[in-house]
Amino acid sequence: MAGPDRVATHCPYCALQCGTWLSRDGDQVTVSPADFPVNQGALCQKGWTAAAVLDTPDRLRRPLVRDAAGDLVPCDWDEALDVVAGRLRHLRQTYGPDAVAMFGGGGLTNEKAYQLGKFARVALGTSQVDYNGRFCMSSAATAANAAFGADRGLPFPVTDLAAADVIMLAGANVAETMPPLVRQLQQPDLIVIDPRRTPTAELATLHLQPTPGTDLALLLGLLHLAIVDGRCDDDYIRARTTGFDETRRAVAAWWPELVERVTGVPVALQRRAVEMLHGARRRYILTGRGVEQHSKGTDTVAATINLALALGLPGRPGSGWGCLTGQGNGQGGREHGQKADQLPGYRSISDPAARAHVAAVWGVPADSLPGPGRSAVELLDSLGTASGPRALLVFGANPAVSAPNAGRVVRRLSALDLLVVADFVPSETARLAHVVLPVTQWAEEDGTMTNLEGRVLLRRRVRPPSAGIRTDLQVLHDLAVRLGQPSDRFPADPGEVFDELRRASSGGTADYSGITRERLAAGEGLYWPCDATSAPTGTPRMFLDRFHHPDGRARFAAVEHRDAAETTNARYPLYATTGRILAHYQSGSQTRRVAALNDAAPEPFVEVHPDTAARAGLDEGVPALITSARGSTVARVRLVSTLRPDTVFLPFHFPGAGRANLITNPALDPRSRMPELKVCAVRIQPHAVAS
Ligand SMILES: Nc1nc2c(c(=O)[nH]1)N[C@H]1C(S)=C(S)[C@@H](COP(=O)(O)OP(=O)(O)OC[C@H]3O[C@@H](n4cnc5c(=O)[nH]c(N)nc54)[C@H](O)[C@@H]3O)O[C@H]1N2
Ligand SMILES: Nc1nc2c(c(=O)[nH]1)N[C@H]1C(S)=C(S)[C@@H](COP(=O)(O)OP(=O)(O)OC[C@H]3O[C@@H](n4cnc5c(=O)[nH]c(N)nc54)[C@H](O)[C@@H]3O)O[C@H]1N2
Ligand code: SF4
Ligand SMILES: [Mo]
Repeated sequence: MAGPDRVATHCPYCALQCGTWLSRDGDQVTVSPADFPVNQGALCQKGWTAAAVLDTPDRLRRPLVRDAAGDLVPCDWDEALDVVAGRLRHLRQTYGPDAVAMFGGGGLTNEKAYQLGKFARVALGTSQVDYNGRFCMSSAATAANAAFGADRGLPFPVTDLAAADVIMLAGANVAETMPPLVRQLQQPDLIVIDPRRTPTAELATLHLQPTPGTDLALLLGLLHLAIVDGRCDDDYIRARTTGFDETRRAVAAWWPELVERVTGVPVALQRRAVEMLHGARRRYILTGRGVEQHSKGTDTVAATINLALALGLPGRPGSGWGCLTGQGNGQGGREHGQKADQLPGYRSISDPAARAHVAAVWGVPADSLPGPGRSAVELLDSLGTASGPRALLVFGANPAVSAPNAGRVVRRLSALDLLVVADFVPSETARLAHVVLPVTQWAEEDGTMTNLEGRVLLRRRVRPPSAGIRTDLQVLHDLAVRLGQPSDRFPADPGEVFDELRRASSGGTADYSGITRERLAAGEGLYWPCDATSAPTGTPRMFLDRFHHPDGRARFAAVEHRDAAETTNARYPLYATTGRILAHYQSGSQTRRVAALNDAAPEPFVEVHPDTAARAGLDEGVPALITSARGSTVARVRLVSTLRPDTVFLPFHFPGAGRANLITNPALDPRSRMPELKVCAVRIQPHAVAS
């Protein structure tokens, strides 16, 4: 069972996918940074300490099944899988295939994401499959697809940023969310748009601090200024785009004074931003979740793209537009079919040609594939209702903490006839399950990941899984066989799955057909699209000659500003926004188990302006109750004098009564179906602690 003693692989967490070395001494695994282009020998605290999760004391090591008394008790794999397959069969027979649903994650390898989508459509025959990328990437993806005809977060290598003169970061706090990237941002002047003075804003030449939920007005205003001051690239607009005239009309009313009234960003700073962007040669506009996680996220991202197109940036060497993808495989996870409306290769499940191609690879009739299902928030909201699914299988997500309006989500999860969670730790969602399946972690399995640049990477195993633990692919194989699938249809070997994925993606937008594990192992930097004929060495920089639409042109989008789904009022006079801090990752189920990280950030907190705190009778360090129309959460006050007085901020990494998502608004963007995680109306008051 001995594995190699040292392997080159990548961090288990975010989409930067820093290169790491893993060394092994017995079972002990140590992480050290590799000299990989995205991180150049640096790691953040989370990356350095990632191996601690491998042997965390409460690591799941045996399957658990809930007994008659309501307790989760250990059992063997056959028993657990028989229970799951038996109940799934029963629910399907009684209520039809859509009674069974799946929920995936953007941290899963390409192979897992692919297999999960295939398992849902073929082994379960359900349309009800979606994943946590709806909370993360969907607005940027929708806007990029509409504008460029393809969605690769960064359509250029991240190292290109180092040579930039000016970079606008719209709603991204990279100093905390991708710290090694900051090394590449030493030369450029930064324009940061964020209601908070974040560590990233501290690095900026210009910090614009809008009210949460008003970025769209700000961006319309910046384009307005660029147009009236004659700062647009007319040749580029003529040669490479369509739809500018309509967009110009749509921004005509957004005079800087109006923008200042709506956003709180002074006219002089608006002008300065446009001057900075216009006055430089190599310029980038990049988006993060701050502008995306809104009920108008798609339109807001479209407005950042409009600005970039008007300035002539996308598809030009040394300049560009991009979105900073978040989860480890946030890019690959949105390409291979775990999304409700999608088939592998970034194909649409509603496209007859795509269905025929993928069905042929899967060896099933095209008309047996279900159509599009509910998006993540709608799926979670429907669980256990009269028309919704009665069973849910979760792989790689912890929605009891991370989904908006989490109180309701927990009630829906609890109403299911069957909740199955595959995880390696007892996450808050796993604790609600009827069956918990213990799976391997990144250092115990092989696979591929696609980082924020669209570069495909090899994840390699340094130690074999402990007895009693299986890989996600093995679990899907074992379940498929029990559901009557031929045993070779769902292979557990990641190499076999990747080869199938390559065939399934062939001819799609995200074409992986030319990428082999051998080439990756040899160290080639392969960015999709990569096929044998038109792009045999991959595509580090997209759109240099043409955009991905049939006419080769990028499309402006004439978007209109609108208010957040919830605005402040007498009852809820403040805006709450949410996001990340350096020490924790996502729902925190991994990083809260690492002592060094937990010590750095042991409990929930809320950032409040001192004047706002004083008015509410709050002081530094006291527990506060933050209440929205959906519920309340408890967090300790941190006075932050650089914050907007009308806004409070909560990290969403904490469980239980301190979940930020107890207050967040599940209002959806009409196109991307992304929830409004970044703005809701709240009040704040001292939390009366029962003595
Ligand atoms: N430490 C750490 N790093 C991570 C993660 C993690 O959990 N922890 N997760 C990874 C993942 S999955 C993702 S998606 C990325 C996310 O990376 P980021 O997008 O950088 O992270 P967030 O903190 O969600 O949001 C960024 C900023 O948006 C601001 N913001 C809030 N509301 C608004 C608004 O209305 N307008 C504007 N302009 N800004 C607003 C917040 O104040 C915050 O500073 O990080 C990845 N890296
Ligand atoms: N209020 C608020 N809420 C947010 C956000 C926000 O900014 N504000 N951000 C949203 C964003 S951008 C994201 S990406 C989501 C993330 O939300 P979640 O997906 O809930 O976050 P994670 O903590 O990454 O959950 C992943 C779970 O899967 C497990 N896991 C990890 N890898 C694997 C694997 O390979 N297989 C299996 N079976 N399990 C695995 C982990 O142990 C963990 O329990 O949160 C969203 N929620
Ligand atoms: S920046 Fe992201 S990939 Fe790099 S070490 Fe930190 S969490 Fe891991
Ligand atoms: Mo994310």
